[in-house]
Amino acid sequence: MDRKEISDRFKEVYAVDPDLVVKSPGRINIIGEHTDYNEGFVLPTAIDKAVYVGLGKRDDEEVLLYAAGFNESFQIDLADVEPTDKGWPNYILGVVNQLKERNKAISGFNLYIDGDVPVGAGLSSSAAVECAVGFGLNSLFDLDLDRVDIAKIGQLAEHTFAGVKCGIMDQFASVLSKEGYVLKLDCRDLSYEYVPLELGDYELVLLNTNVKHSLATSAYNDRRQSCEKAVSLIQEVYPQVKSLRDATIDMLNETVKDIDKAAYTKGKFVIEENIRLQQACDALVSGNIAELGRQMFLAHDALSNEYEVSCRQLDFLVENAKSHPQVVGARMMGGGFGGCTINIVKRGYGQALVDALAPTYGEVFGLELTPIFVETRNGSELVY
Ligand code: GAF
Repeated sequence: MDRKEISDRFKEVYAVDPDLVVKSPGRINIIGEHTDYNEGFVLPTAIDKAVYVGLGKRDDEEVLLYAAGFNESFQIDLADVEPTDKGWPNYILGVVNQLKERNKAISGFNLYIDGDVPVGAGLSSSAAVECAVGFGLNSLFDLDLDRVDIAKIGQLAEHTFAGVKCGIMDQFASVLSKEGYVLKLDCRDLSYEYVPLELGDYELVLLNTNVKHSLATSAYNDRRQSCEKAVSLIQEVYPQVKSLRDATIDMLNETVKDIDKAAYTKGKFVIEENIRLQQACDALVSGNIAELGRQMFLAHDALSNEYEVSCRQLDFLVENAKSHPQVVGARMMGGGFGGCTINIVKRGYGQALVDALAPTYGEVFGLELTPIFVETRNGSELVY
């Protein structure tokens, strides 16, 4: 997929050239799940799979959308923008609504959207859409938003129009990543540093379970509520604790353990996941890939048994990867309940891993196991 393809297809749909074409990538995350909405740390980066958006100004107040992936169009007056039952337009309209809420001066526009971020694979295709739209409209209408503003707008679009109370990781990675690096992001104050993603003799391979769970949204919001409950119980004794980021296991044992089991296990996971992330990041910086991998295996166990966001297919892939001599680390990635595992594999052995796991995976689950080989990329950019 490239700029010419998008601009040609835009012209087929709208009979004029687009004013601009932008792309925003999907993301991976090395470690640090469900920490972002607890003001903790994450370690994501953008990949070579992206959402492309062509945009052109109109002379009226109409918003015309065309999604190539669904072969569907949608039209609405700018003044009437609200969530729709149709699904996909919400990720675009949610961004438009945020711009309106900020009193940003926009008029009607034509939009064409396509991309190659697999949907439901845990690579954040939705954040890539939100960021492509935010980045594109910012350029089209000279809105003077910076990249952090665009990430925040994307996150709020997801909260308000898609109903997922997500953290900021995915949108931040989509707009601010740098090729060759992972972003170590502090989700409390949004300060960040770029850490070189140098894996030596190893490479990253994603294994797509091809499981898409419809319960993911409500379960995600439930987990967030359990974390908030844990914080409110801790605050009864330790009012200085503003989020799980500030809490310790001792505080949790003292104030939550005997009161609320869900809040306890979810809180414990988040506190320990932040510690694992720091250790994994230190290991990456010092080139200790075996230790990085070990932290990933530990993270998976906790995501599965404590945070309870895994599924049988993800557990199967991680368990079996453990006994594969060329794999040093593996875990489920993203929100959970399906999608991909991320694996650190001896360079050149990715396909061998897939070949080893796919037949039994197919027999047990009746599903195909699809490898996704990824490279890192920069965040959102104008391509036309
Ligand atoms: C999803 C959310 F969108 C992110 O904000 C993050 O919480 C992630 O799940 C889990 O780490 O991708």
